Amino acid sequence: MARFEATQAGDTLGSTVVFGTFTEQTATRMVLEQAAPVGATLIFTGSFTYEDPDPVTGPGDLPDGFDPSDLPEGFDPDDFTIPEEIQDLLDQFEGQFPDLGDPGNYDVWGTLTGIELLQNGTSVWSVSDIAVPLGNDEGEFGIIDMPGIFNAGFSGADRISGSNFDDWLRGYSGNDTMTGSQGDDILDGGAGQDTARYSGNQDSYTLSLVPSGMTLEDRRADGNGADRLDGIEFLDFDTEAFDFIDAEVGLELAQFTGTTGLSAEEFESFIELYIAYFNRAPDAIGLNFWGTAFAGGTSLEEMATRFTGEPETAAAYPAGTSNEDFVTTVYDNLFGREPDQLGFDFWVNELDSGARTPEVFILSVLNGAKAELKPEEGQDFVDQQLADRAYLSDKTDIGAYFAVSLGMSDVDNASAAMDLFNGSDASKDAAVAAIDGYYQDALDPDSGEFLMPVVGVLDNPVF
Ligand SMILES: [Ca+2]
Ligand SMILES: [Ca+2]
Ligand SMILES: [Ca+2]
Repeated sequence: MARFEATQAGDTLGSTVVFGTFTEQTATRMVLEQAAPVGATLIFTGSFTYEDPDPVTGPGDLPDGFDPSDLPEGFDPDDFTIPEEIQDLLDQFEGQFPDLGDPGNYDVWGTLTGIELLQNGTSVWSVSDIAVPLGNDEGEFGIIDMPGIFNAGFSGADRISGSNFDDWLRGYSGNDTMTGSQGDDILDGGAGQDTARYSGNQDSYTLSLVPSGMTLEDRRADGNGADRLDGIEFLDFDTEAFDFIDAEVGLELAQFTGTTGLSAEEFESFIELYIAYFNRAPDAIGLNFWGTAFAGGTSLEEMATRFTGEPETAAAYPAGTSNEDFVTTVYDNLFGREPDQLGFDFWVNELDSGARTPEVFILSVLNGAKAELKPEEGQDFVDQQLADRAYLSDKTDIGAYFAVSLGMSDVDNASAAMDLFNGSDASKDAAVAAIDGYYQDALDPDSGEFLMPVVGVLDNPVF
């Protein structure tokens, strides 16, 4: 397990080729001074040998105009430590005689085990426990192939730790554990199943899902900042907010993040299921879970079937609930009215006989409300259809505001807010005001709740 540890703000340099001059090259250490304006010092540790790929063997190898007698007695051109005055002499022949004079032109062999970056003498970050073989393809070693070194050094399961400043951390391949700590970081897990670790309680955090990615914000003033997460598969908090999360593994993001690819219409169809079954706003965690399942290929019919099997459904419709009560309740939930006699008789009969399932009933009623208006059925019929649509649309807006825009997951609040709505504008305002109040409480960094809003998929309902 390789380790990357930042102590000051800094890019890992993992995507950058570094230029500089070696000021020290020994069997265990190489020191490279980066050119201005970077002004950084890189210390490489490991076991190194050096080789001139094209050693000078005699005067015949020397460029025109160079007098070998200028070299001091006993000077070995294969020796990479060259006195300054000789270097100056050789520099005059730059381009003609590249292998002799510049220590940087010696190929480096061996194994790189650690790197430290210093800025003005202060350690910025360090790499330890890597084992990167260096070969003659390093070429001119005054140019460091940092992408190659980081890719090789961090290809396994690594521990990547940020500073308390704004960092850009990369895990590369392998299943990495990354800790951004304080500051607004970019955590790029790369390939593999990577875990971002966060101190404190999950309830202090807001995970915003946007089509282009996601951010995790610690709402505590002295907390872990707001980090962008790329290629991160798990979030592991000191204390998880939900029973279903395996404390060892953390929150598996792939189960919740698929909703950013859905259309507004698809999103709304799930919110309608919560209204039909439970007469409440969705909880953000559940909505994103089911929406992600849908994005992964689960049909609306399958989702409705699974809703039927949920414990919450069993609680809302306990054993012994008649189909008359079930049909009446669903109509009330969706449209705030009793079913018309014809529809009521039809559906109770279908459900009693087992010809249709509860989920088929619910989806049919929802589809009926959205179907094209039927003037041939008379004005009363059209008026009812329009009224049903308006009623359901208001409830869907309330549900979306609660779970999608604000990302709340408290089921009791989701029920209480929806209960306030009775079809009137005043009742809708009351529901929105209640939600705003819940949100103020939920934002509290210490006593609030884990928030998971989805940004940029549904228009924010304007209330
Ligand atoms: Ca890695
Ligand atoms: Ca951070
Ligand atoms: Ca990854």
